[in-house]
Amino acid sequence: MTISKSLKTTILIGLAMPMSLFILGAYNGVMQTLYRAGVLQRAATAGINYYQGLTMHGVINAIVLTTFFAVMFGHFTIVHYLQREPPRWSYIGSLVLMVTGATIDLVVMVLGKASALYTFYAPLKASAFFYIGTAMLIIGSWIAFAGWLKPWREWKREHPDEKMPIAILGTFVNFTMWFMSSIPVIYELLVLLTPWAMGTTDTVHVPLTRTLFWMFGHPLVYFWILPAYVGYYTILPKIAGGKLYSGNAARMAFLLFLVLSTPVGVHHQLSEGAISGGVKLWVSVLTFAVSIPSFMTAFTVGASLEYAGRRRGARGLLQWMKKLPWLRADNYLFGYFICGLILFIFGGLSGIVNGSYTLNQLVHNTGWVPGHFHMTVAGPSILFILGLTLYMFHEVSGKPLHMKLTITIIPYLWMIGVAMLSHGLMAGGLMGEPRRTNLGMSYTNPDSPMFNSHWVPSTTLTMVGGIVMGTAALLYFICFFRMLFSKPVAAARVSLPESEELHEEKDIPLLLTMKPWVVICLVLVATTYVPTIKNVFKYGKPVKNQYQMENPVNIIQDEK
Ligand code: HAS
Ligand code: CU
Repeated sequence: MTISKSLKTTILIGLAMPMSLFILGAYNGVMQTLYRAGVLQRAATAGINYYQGLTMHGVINAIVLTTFFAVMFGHFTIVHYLQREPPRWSYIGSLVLMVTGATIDLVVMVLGKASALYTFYAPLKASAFFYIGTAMLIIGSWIAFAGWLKPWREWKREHPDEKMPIAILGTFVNFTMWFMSSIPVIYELLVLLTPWAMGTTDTVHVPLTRTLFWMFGHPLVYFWILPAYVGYYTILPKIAGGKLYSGNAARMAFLLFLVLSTPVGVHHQLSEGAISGGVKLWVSVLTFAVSIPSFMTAFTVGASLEYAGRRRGARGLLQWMKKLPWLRADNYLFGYFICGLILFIFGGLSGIVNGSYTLNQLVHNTGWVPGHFHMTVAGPSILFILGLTLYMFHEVSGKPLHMKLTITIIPYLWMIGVAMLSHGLMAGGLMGEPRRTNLGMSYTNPDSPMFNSHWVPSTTLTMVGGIVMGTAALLYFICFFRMLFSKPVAAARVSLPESEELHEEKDIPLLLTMKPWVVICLVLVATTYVPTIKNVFKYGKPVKNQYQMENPVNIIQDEK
């Protein structure tokens, strides 16, 4: 379908701006690995401090790029499946807020006024502008969502007997979950942290802010991956040459995410002193439950791929894997999907280790955790973002894609880099290597009394992985910006490959509505968060503590 000029401009800015920032985000990622391997043995490089760089890495890659992408992919999906545009006020209003918020965040991070990492744990304090900018970015994405309801209602009126397309269900589930879970973080940002950063209040309730963050922070990680799931169910079977194995299973998986994502945030706080063991045990159980929709995805997508391989002539048990369209320049998107899926097998399994209340005691705050999340967010999520950004920009701008072979190889190179990086981090983590630490100034510096030779091989492997990822990213930027600076050769259009379903399945009414699932979600949120918040107020209190970025000693002497 063709689109209006204003929506076209919105999508192009919404893809190009975060992709430009990603250069800084990726650069700071590679730098992390050099610091940690002890190749850099200092606090700052090129004027960027270790923690400042780590903050840019997390905020740009995991909050800015992902949120912009989810909104732009949402616009694209809505227009493709519903064949109409959202209202102008919604996509322009949303873009203006998001661009302003992201720019404010960028400026304060570059100035070194917001080095509190992407989790902005108090009592690390960032500039009030950082909290306000982040809130603007999130609220901007809500406005885009509000705009999608109008085309949806119109479509429904015209197609009363048709089911909501799976891609629209996935998008609506994702943004409903995102909206519900970002209310606590907006409260944290605007009501608790901004006045504290401005000096209007001089105390902050640390466990409370952390709890509000993770009420948002866990659904946030699914917000990163659900667009990729939409792609796995609705695009991948088609480009692999097959069909979606089960539409009902896909719907069920999305709805289970709606129910289970928000209540499990406490699994990031299994070492939080202010939360009781009972709640943590309950959250461990819920965490195992939230793995079920991903296991279902593994089986449904796996079966769809197997079907595709057999349609391409595969025989026997495993030959279907070989027959898939690997490394095909005329089908470059396939690589961005399959490499993400392969990484996610290991990302998911390591997540289940994290979710176990007892095993978490071993891995929490070690390199294991970034090892886990690079195989999730830097695996399927980012690879989907990279592939679809090329695809959508090409469609909407009408500009040609050059260097198809390079574009095809990038995801495989990236996958190899992530595998090495994550293996190094996880192996080091199991030997106690801490995360969020400039190891080059201590543990991996042979001149330091804290030198630990056991962490040298693991941090070195991590660094090699980081350099391979950096090389893949560099190649990607060359391809993306070469397209961006080319002249258009075709008219703007919006279209997505659409997978058919393999079986004609019976309609299950419960899978065709989101309302009961939202209600179950709210009940589960209450079962987790009523006792959690009670605990937090019982065992914690607002304190005046403050820390400097590089010093673990409380600088306010009267508060212990
Ligand atoms: Fe996680 C920490 C538990 C999934 C991201 N996670 C993090 C952090 C991030 C993150 C960023 O319970 C660190 C936050 C911080 O800064 O502190 N996570 C889980 C569990 C899952 C999980 C149980 N995480 C994700 C996803 C993320 C993500 C998805 C981003 C996108 N995570 C935790 C816990 C912590 C944690 C604790 C806290 C740790 C701590 O102590 O701090 C599950 O959802 C995972 C389920 C997934 C599966 C895999 C299914 C496999 C599929 C692929 C199939 C492949 C096919 C291809 C079909 C069960 C779908 C086959 C074809 C061939 C040819 C081979
Ligand atoms: Cu989580």
